[in-house]
Amino acid sequence: MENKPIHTHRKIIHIDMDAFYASVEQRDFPEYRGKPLVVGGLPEGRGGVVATASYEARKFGIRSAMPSKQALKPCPEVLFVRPRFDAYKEVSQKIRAIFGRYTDLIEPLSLDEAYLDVTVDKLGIGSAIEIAKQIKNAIKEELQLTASAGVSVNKFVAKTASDINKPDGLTFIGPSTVPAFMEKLPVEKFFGVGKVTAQKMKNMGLHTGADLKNLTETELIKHFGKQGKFYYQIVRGIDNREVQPHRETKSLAAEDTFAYDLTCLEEMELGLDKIAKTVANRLNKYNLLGRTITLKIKYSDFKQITRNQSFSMGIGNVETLSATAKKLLSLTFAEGQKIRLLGISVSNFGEMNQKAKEDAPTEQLKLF
Ligand code: DCP
Ligand code: MG
Repeated sequence: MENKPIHTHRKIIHIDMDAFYASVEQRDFPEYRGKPLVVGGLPEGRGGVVATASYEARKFGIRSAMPSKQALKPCPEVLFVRPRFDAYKEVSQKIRAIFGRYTDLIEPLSLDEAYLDVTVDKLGIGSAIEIAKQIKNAIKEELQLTASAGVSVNKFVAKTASDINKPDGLTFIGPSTVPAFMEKLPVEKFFGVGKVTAQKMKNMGLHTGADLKNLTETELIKHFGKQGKFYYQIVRGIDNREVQPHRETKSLAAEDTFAYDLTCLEEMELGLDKIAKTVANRLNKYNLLGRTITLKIKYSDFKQITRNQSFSMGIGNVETLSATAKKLLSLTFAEGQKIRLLGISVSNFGEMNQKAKEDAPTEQLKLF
């Protein structure tokens, strides 16, 4: 028998910088302040995408991953700048040093985001809300930037909460309010629910956590596979994943389940181009290069195969990702085969990479 006191809840903080790259640019270049600003590929260049947009630019609907050209349509006066990764890395190290004043249990998810476990904090402050306030203040005073914080009893709720009052937000979801919070949450906000699953849930009349809660664990597993088990727990506020300070990213992937099975090679290649773009963006975001590229193919009968190729150097660019995936596809392609899903993952990151600390979940795309 476990002999734990029943009232011990963990205290988890999720911190996420506001419009990170754009805020650093506006801090360092006063002429960008108060203006719609895009950090990313320039609109003149081919295939440039928005890495992030300042809050002024977001008012026009400009968002991360949008083609840069497209940002000009709603807002012709928007300014574009290329990213300065060294500046963002420097800020990232400084925010981590601030977190380190309170706890050593820090799990960075990317340069601008981290989980902190402050169940026991170094300064004996005791209140996770107070610690989150102090961290936000330190970031503001020492770095002239704002961050949003979510405070709760587990990672999932803390992360969801940090997004609620952006920018400069602090949202606390206490243990007694976790169940109601999860019941109100739209299904698309659930961890691991991509667009395809969200649509499937909506088609089944499942719109919020409360709807999911009406299903038994067996029903959820029947409809959503092993993720169903996770949904069953998370909707009840149960997320026992620990804050893992030293976990390295092992692989990064994106995949797409098509609305109809693909039989035409050109369509598959088009799909791979888009998936490769997403993978390349995310490698860039996590500051990673990988030596192994893996193509995943799922056929209409759900049979799945993977094919991979390794390189002597780290790969992160969209052209190599796309070309390699297409080559691997052509080696397995046979007329008449129906393909329902394609995915590309990159692994074998090696020593040269900065350690991003969580296996990034596979991104779900909707292309066709
Ligand atoms: N990023 C990127 N490509 C994406 C998404 C993000 O290059 N598709 C980069 C730029 C962002 C940074 O990662 O500034 C952090 O990502 P967030 O999702 O936290 O976005 P922001 O910090 O920019 O905005 P928010 O205030 O919504 O957190
Ligand atoms: Mg952010």
